[in-house]
Amino acid sequence: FSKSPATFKPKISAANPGEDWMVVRPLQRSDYEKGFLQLLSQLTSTGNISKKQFDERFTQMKMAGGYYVTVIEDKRLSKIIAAATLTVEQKFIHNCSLRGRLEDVVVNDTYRGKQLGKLIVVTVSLLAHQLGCYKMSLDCKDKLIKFYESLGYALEAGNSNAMNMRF
Ligand code: 16G
Repeated sequence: FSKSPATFKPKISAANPGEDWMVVRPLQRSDYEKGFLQLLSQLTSTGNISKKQFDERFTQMKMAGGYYVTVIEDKRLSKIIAAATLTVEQKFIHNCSLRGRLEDVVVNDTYRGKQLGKLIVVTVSLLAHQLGCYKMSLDCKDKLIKFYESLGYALEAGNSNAMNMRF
């Protein structure tokens, strides 16, 4: 990373672990019951995912490796209130390096203004750095460019046009 994602300094540290009603942690199977999919549906369509389908996908992600689905739980309500995923791709380029992708970032809209988006994006970006990714990439809507810029992400002129083929 040319710009360190650590420029954001949340009031959270080992000595001061922050608000005691919330925790940042990896996704767990029991998060199906804690509204993880309802949260994701604030980002895009999820479809009707059964507990069995959720469990199977959870197992597949674990077995494949490279999926770091991260959540924030409101422990008072046992509800998942924010999520972000790091996926790590293995590369030959850059001396067999790794590329991180920031995916499926969503914060429950009733928890606006608590910097949970910053907290989870910075957490996942630091994880990518720690795992040895040479860069971290994301796609986002125009209105979110400023938010990601404030956390160290940059548009790369002429070099980062997101293109999709939808099936
Ligand atoms: C955004 C998300 C992406 C997600 C997509 C879903 C971030 C940084 N980007 O681009 O991860 O998969 O929305 O939208 O969270 P879609 O259903 O239109 O593909």
